[in-house]
Amino acid sequence: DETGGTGGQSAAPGSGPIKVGFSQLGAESGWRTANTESVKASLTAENGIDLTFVDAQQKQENQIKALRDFIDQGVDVIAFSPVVETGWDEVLQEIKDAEIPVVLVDRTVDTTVVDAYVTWIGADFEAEGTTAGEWVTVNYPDAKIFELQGTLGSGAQVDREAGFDTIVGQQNIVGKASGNFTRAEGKAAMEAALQAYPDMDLLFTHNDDMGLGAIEAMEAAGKKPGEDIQIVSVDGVRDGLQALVDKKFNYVVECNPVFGDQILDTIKKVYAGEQLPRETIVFDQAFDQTITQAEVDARAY
Ligand code: GZL
Repeated sequence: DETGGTGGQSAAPGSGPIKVGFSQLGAESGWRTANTESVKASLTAENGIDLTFVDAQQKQENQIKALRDFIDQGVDVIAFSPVVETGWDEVLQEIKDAEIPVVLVDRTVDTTVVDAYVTWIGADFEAEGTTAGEWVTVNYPDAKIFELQGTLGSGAQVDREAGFDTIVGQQNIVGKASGNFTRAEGKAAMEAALQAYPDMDLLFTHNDDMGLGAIEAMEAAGKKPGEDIQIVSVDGVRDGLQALVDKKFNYVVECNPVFGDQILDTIKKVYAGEQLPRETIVFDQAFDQTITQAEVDARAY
C-alpha cells in the first residue's frame, strides 16, 4: 500500500450535488451485499450526492472501464473498492491527471502512483487474521489447518493470510486453496481439500460465504462441521453468525461492511478540500459459540 494523499482537489463547495462515481467490485458475498446497501443508503440525493454506482462482477477490467467512464463523465469524486491490489497504475494516473480525488473503500491497492488516493476507509485485514490465529493457537494448538482463501491478490486475502499464518505457523497448515470469496467456489474447494487432506481438523476461511459452502461439502462427506472439523471464519454476516449458533462454526471475526455514513462524510470533506487522515479503520469485533439467537436476529445484516 502506497502513500495516500493529503487533501482532495479544491472544488466549489455548495455548488449543487456532488457527482460521485462508485465502482463496486461485485456482489460475491453477503458482506458485499451489505456494503453496497450501506453505500446506497448513504450516498443519496437528499444527502447531496449524485451517485453513479457500477458493479464490476468481480472483474478488474470492468472496474477499470467504469473508472474511465467516471473520468469522461467529469465526476467530482471517485470511490472504489479494488477487487485485487495491483494493476491499477495506468488508470490511477489517468484519474490523477484529470484531477479527480479518489476515496479508496474496503479493499487496498498497491500502486506506484504517488498520492493516487486521498484516503482509505476499511477494516484491518491483517488484524482479523491475527485474531483468528490467536483463537486457534489458544483453543486448538495442535490443529491440522486447511485455509480457504479469498480472491487471490485481493488485500483482504493477502493480509488475512499474513496475519493468520504468522500466528499459527506455516508448519500447522496442511493446505490452502482459493474459493474466491463465494459460497459455490468455497464448496468446490472444500470438496477437493477433503480428498487431498483427509487429516485436516480445522478450517480457517477468509469469509463466511466460503465457510458456508465448506459446511455443505463436509456434511456431504459425512463430516460434522464444528466438531470433526472446527471452522474459524471472518465477516460476521447473519448466515455466518447463524452457523455459530448452530454450532457449525466455532469462531467468527467480524469485518464490518456498514460504513456508508463514513464514506459520505469523507466524500464531503474531500469535495471541500479538507485535510483527511491517510486511512480510517472500521471497527471489528469477534464472536464465539456463546452468541445467542437473539443477538443474531438483532444484527442489521
Ligand atoms: C472485506 C471484504 C471481503 C469480505 C468478503 O472487507 O473486502 O470481500 O470479507 C468480500 O466477504 O467478498
